[in-house]
Amino acid sequence: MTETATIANVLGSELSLEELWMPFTANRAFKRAPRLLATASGMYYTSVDGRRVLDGTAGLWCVNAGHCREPIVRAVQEAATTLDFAPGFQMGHPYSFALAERVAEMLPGDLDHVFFANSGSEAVDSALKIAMAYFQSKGETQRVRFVGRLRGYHGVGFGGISVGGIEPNRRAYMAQLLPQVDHLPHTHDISRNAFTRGEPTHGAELADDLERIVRERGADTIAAVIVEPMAGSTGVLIPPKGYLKRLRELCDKHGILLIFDEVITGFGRLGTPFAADYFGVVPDLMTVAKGLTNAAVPMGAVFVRHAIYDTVVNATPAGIELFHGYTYSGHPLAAAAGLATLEVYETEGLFERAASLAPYWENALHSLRGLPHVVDIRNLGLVGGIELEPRAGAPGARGFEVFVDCFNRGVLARVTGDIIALSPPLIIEKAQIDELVGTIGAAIKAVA
Ligand code: PXG
Repeated sequence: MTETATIANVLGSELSLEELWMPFTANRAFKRAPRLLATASGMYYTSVDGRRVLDGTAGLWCVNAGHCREPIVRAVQEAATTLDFAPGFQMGHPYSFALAERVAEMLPGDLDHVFFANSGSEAVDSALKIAMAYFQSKGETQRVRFVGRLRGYHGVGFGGISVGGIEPNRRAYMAQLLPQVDHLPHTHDISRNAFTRGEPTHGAELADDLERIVRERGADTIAAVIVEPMAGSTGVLIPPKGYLKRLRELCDKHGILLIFDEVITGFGRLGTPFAADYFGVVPDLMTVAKGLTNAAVPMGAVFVRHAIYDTVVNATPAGIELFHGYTYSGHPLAAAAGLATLEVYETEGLFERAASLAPYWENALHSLRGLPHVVDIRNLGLVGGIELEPRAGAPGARGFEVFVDCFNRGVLARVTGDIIALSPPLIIEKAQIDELVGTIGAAIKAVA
C-alpha cells in the first residue's frame, strides 16, 4: 500500500523527464512526446494516462510468464524480508545454490554448471572470459581469438560489442574494442527466403565461412565462436535449416568452443526450454538472462559444460580458480525470483503452451502478407518478424511510425529499423494474438 501510494504520488505530481539519460532512446524526441507505463498485470500494461496496452514483446523479450505473477512477487517479497543480501565471494547463501541446481536439471547435454551475472551483457563477458580461462588451463595459451557474426547482438560490454555485429553500437568505441575478433556473415537473405514459415531453406553453407577464418588465423588461435541461435535484436533472423549443426561440426573439427547466446531464446521462447533443444545442437557454453527471472529482478547466467568447469577448477592447485565475479552474482532476490519463475514455467507448462500456440501464431502473422510495404514475414516459436520496405531516404522512419501508432492503439510492439519484432508472453490467448496482429495490420495500413 505504501509503495503504491508513493508511485501514485510521483505520477500525480509534475514529473521531470530531464535528468534521466534513457538507454537506447532518442532522448529529445521521447521527452517531447513521452510514452510512460505505470502498471502491469498478465498480458497488459497500463499507461500513465490509464490506457490498457497489450504486451506484444514480453517487455523486452523477458517477461515470458506474464507480468506481476503472484508466485514470483511473493518469492521476491519473502527473500527481501529474509536475506536482503549476502556476499558471494568466499561466502554463500542457499538461494543461489538452489537456483543453480534447479536450472542445471533443465539443461541439455552435459551443460551442468552455472555462473551468475546480473544481465545478458555481463553473462556474455563472463562466457568469453570462461572460454579464455579454459584454454589457459588446458595449456593452449595461444587460443585467444573470438568469432562473432554480423548482425549479432551480445549486449553492450566491451566484449559483447567486440563480438557483436551491429555497426552503430560499435562506431564510437571502435578504437578500443577487443583486438582479436573476426565475424561470420549474417544469415538474413530475403531474396531467397522471404515469407518462409519457420526455418528458411537457404543458407546453411554460410556456416562454412568459419573455414575461411580458420585458414586465415589458424584453428589453434581461436577460442570460441559466439552466435545467437536465432538473432533477435537485429530483427528476428531465423537460422537456415542445418546452419547451426554445421557450425557445431566445424567447431568440433577445429577444437573451438561454441557459445550460444540464448538471452532471448532461453526459457521457452521457441516452445522448448532452450533454442539448443529446438535445433538439437548443444553448445559448450550458453548465456541467458531475461526469462531466467521473468525479469522481476535482473539476473544473467552462463551455463557451462562439465568438462570446462572441471578443467578450470582443477588446473589451480589451491585458491581462487577464476578471477571474475560480480558483487551481485547470485543475488538472493534474483535467485528467489528465478526459482519461482522456473516453478511457474513448469507447473503451467508454458514452454509446451508456446509450442502448441506456434502454428496459430504463424498463421496469424502470415495473414499480414500483402499489406503495403511488407517485404517479409518470419516466425519461429512465439517470435515474429515483419519487415517493411524502408521509406526512400529515411530508413527506420516507417518502422518507428508503426511502433508509435501501435502504442496509440493499445499494443506494445518492438521495432528495430524497419523490422517489427514480436515476442509476447507465453501466456497469450488466441484472441489476444488476433488483437495483436489485427492492430499491427491496422497500423501498417495507417502509416503506409
Ligand atoms: N545477448 C542477447 C542475445 C540479447 O538479446 C543481450 C545479450 C544483453 O542483455 P542485457 O541484459 O545486458 O540487456 C541481449 C539483450 C530488443 C532488445 O528490443 C533486445 C535486448 C535488449 C534490449 C532490447 O531487441 N537484448
